[in-house]
Amino acid sequence: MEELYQVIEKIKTSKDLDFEDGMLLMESGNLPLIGALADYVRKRTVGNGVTFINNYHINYSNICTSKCKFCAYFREEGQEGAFTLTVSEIMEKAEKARSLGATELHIVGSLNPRLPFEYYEDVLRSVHDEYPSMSLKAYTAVEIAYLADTTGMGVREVLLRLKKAGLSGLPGGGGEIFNKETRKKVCPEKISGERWLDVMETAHGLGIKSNATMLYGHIETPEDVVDHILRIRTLQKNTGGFQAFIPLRFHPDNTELQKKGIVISGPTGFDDLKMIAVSRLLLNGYVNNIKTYWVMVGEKLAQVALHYGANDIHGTVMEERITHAAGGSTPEHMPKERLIHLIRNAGRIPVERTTNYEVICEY
Ligand code: V47
Repeated sequence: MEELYQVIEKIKTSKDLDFEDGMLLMESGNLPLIGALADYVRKRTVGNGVTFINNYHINYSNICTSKCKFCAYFREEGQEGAFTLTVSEIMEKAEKARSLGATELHIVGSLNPRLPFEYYEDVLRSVHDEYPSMSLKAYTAVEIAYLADTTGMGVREVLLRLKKAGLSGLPGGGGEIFNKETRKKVCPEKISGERWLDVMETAHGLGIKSNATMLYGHIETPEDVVDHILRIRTLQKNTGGFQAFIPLRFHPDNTELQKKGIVISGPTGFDDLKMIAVSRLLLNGYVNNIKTYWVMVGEKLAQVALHYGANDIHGTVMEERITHAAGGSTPEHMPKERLIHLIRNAGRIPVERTTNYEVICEY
């Protein structure tokens, strides 16, 4: 408790925590205290509602040149299991999503050299024309940078064209971990952390909101975690464009990191709760929504995380490939009623939201 005294004082007076404070939190074993502090800041920032969305994930392709060491989802062209959906296959999924009441499609894929830019536009335009009220949260900052480079159009132009085709916002994927050395070891081919932040800054400047993620539980250090979250906070102070921060729990099965014996098992429940709490405390109301992603942490821990700083539990999902390729064992679909039950049973108020965190219904 004593070692956290200076941090507690700052939290009480709503002061921003600095790098050193973040390290004290990361190195403390007093998880109940850190959780209680995060819960206090959560309540002060967003109150007692816990948001979720009726959504549907669509992965359009897994053929990828990035070959990240933590990823079990990607395939090489021609390899067994490689796939790319046609626009009409995506439309079938969009129809299924609509019939299940989804208000958002979460569309992400890979860096597939065979897909022309027009494919990305067609996907959005076709879905948007047919289902104009469906929100399209599509393509990570990594995909946007790839399209900018391969077409020579630049990030701004790519984003403007996708916005015109129906893009509502960007998901937070591809953030991984920003520290240069660590990033080089886990995803050497991926854009740098600085570039990821630049793409987000450009998107925010064009009125395109986004999420932010951080992948934890592989080879990152506590310093990397604090640095990552503080860099998100710094950009957020300039743009205000991040809607949610999502710590993503690393799943090691079938990944290069596991095959090489570098990471044998994933993070513990203690790590999962600490990441949520530290994120809430360092982001201190600049990013209002801290999301616990039940697909990765499991529904029971996601429920507990609602008392450790989280105020959003993502959504119904329905189809998920990235976590499941890496050993994820949660169901792929969570009925809305079950999410409502989990939230209510944790003593909180279930709130169905839109992509942009507008309230659809309080239950
Ligand atoms: O960028 C890849 C991660 C991300 C593994 O914005 C892995 O609302 C764990 O970004 N173990 C994609 N994680 C998922 C993502 C996301 C998910 C939910 C909501 C939102 C949002 C975004 O998944 C990738 C990468 O960081 N990932 N492989 C793995 N083996």
